[in-house]
Amino acid sequence: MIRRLTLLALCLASLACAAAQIDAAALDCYRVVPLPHSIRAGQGGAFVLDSTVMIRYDDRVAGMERNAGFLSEYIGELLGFTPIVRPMSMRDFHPQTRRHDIVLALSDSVTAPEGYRIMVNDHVVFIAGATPQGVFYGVQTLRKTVARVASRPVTLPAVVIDDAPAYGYRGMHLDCSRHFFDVDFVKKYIDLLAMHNMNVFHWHLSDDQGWRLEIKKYPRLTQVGSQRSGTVVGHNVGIYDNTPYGGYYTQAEALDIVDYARERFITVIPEIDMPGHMLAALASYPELGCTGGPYQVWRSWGVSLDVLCLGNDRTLQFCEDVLSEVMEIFPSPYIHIGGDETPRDRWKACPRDQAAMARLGIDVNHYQAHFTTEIERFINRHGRKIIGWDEILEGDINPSATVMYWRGWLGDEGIRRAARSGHDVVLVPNNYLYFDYYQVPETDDRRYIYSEPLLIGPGATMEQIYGMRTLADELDPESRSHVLGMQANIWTEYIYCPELVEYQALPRMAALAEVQWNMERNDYPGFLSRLTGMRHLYQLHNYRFHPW
Ligand code: TNX
Repeated sequence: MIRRLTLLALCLASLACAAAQIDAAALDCYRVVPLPHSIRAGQGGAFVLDSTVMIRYDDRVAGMERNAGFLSEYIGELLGFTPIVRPMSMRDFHPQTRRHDIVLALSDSVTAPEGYRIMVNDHVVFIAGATPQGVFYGVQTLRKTVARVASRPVTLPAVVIDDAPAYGYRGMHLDCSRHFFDVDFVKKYIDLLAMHNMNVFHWHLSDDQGWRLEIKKYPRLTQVGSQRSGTVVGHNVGIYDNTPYGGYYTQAEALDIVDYARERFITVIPEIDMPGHMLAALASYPELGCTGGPYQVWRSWGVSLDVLCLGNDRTLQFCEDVLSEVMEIFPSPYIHIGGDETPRDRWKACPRDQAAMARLGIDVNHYQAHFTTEIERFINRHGRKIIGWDEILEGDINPSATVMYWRGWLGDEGIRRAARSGHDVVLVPNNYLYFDYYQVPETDDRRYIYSEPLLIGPGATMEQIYGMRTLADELDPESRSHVLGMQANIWTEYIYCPELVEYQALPRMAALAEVQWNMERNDYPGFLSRLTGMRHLYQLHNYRFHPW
């Protein structure tokens, strides 16, 4: 049970009220990305962050020692010295005590579960949260502040910062099927999420072009399904590179990723896309398809007509077995079951599916929804919830399913429809948040693409993302409460190496972080000037980024 520091909160509150006369410009270093909600001048002098500083943490709180370790590491990377980390008994702590510490603790003065307060005066930097996760975001803000200060030693003006995110779901997705990214890179990607205060990593683990997760009960999924004999060149031009391509994560590796993410307060939501985008599984177990195959792990991009045969009893068994192992590995409250782009052609021609539909008394337009509901029941029985792409709304499914709204071309109406349907919604509109698309402005003659790597199509610039409408202020309160947050997707048909993932993500991820953290955004030039600190961090950690 986490104990709160009420006495401490009172002391902090009194300190916070007595604001000193500090020039607002001096506080500019605290204007990081995403922008904290409130930055006020504090009382006392500036804190000099030099190598005599110690980081102390409340030793009664799980996760706090790790937070302190992260902060020490960040300071080491930025300033070349790593402050000593020590536990401290909060009973002895008083913010007026003269020492030279950074202190991490919980405090009642912060109420939002992911919120934090930073107080700086000449002898202490105090980072308090309602939870260790809130403290983690405070640590990120301090890290990004240090990255913005050019002078040495770094001098931090007295301040009180109060901050908390607007949305509880702040995600990034990575497609590891079309191209495979090794464990080290997945961790580097997770580091990037942490740097942007994001808390969900949506891991796309299966698709037509490769099955990427070891499933003990179905070994052929990785023996066969994780390999393809080649990859199409360009935009599906029908020429293949004939170079075998493959890779997968063992369950031990996946567990390691879950752990790595958890330490950074990031939930990994695994996706097993069904009943479409399943060619890799069909190539491994052809009996799960309508025609019985033979099938090939796909070498092209697009939407395959071959999908799971739902009239075959073994199919539901297969999906449940796979999901059982998935739920063993991933503690996430949500399991993503895909559900996008599932043509009905094969079902219309399949005697087993015809018989199943007749038995159920439904037509083909409600067939996928029936399957989704079965899967949802199974997942709910295990105490978890499903997320699916917005196609799952076609047909009647339970409002308990969370919808990932991606079809941006449905426009505002699409978001409204999703939010009003009673389902929780995560916004991932492709016209803004598909980071596999171009990030340069589109021109009539498509010349914009020549300066960029080959990608799937026109997308959104950083400025467009910064100004993106989320309808948060337009939806009625009931519908608004269903919008959990936002996420950007990186599909990897054309994004064949880690450097390109980074280049597509950065710096647009910074604009997304602003959208996820702040309801109001109205100062793009200000955002750009704050972004210099992020450039510094991207360079320090050797991330590639699109120039800005
Ligand atoms: C649509 S978004 C897809 C993916 C592709 C992506 C390319 C979604 C649910 N399905 O399978 O990779 O477009 O941008």
